[in-house]
Amino acid sequence: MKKLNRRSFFKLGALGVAVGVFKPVRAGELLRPAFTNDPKGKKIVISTWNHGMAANSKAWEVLSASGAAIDAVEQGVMVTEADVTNRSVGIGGRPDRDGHVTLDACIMDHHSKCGSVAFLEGIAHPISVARAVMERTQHVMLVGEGAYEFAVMHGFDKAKMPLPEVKKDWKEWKKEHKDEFKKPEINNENHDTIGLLAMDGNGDLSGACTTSGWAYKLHGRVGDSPIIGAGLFVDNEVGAATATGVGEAVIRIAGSHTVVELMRQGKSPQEACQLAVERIIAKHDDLTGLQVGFIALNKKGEYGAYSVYKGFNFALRKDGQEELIDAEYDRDW
Ligand code: SD4
Repeated sequence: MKKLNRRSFFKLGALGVAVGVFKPVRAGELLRPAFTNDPKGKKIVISTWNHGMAANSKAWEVLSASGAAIDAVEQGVMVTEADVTNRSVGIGGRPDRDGHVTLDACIMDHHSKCGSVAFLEGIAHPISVARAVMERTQHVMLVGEGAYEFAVMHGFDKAKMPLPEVKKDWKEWKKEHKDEFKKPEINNENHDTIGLLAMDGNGDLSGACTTSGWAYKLHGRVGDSPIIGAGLFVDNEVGAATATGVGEAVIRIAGSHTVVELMRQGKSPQEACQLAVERIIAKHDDLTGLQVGFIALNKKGEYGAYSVYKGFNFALRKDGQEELIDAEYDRDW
């Protein structure tokens, strides 16, 4: 079949409307992204919390060598996963209430391909396993033992967790929390997932998100971080978003997807993050300790962030700029 060029396509479209073959603009078409500029050369990386600074440096190194966003996001968050001083991501992470460090991670690229692992134990780099799920299987998500077996089969490094000092802290915690069904406390120190978003030199977007989750959670609990649409979402036509904080609240509003859809409707990344946070606030009667933060990046290379409570920050890296920025927020603690 002869390929249609843009002009003949439109001519045909007009003819179609005239003879009643094609319907005029459908409602959904009004929701197309409000921006169409060429983002070439707008390399940028943003990521959650101050551990994002080191992760961004690695991601930036990849982008600067003309690497793809998907490689940048994976290699960026691997820095955080390998940091033994980090208590909320990777091998230094805190365990659940039974002493198991269970890791959650996901990754998504500019073709809307995605991979995820949840409730994964004993593997050093869950983000790379998530990428392998994306690239080497027909699935999106593997969990628990199956994810572990897949990781081992594909040669991913094992790691012993929790680290001895982390185990010591957990034992102390356990002494004071004997009641089996007591709700684990939420505070602003044990929710430090890394979510990292990048745009490469082609203007393509990818994102990665990885965490050991809510410290001392119930055994078996999975948060938002490995759930595509909750902890992370990328739509290369529009933008990308990722979340940190109390995962249950993020899942309830399909948080990162919500942020991206708001951008699709023309909101700036900043407005989109704020609206998503406001939706979370509206859906919860009790906001005690309920910190959630979003960061977002659009195709123009514009970024934004917003959190329920004061104290959330994010790391930015772009040409000539490397900075830790305090996010705007709804309320003080
Ligand atoms: C979770 N959202 O498991 C993760 C934890 C987190 O910053 O974000 N920490 O709910």
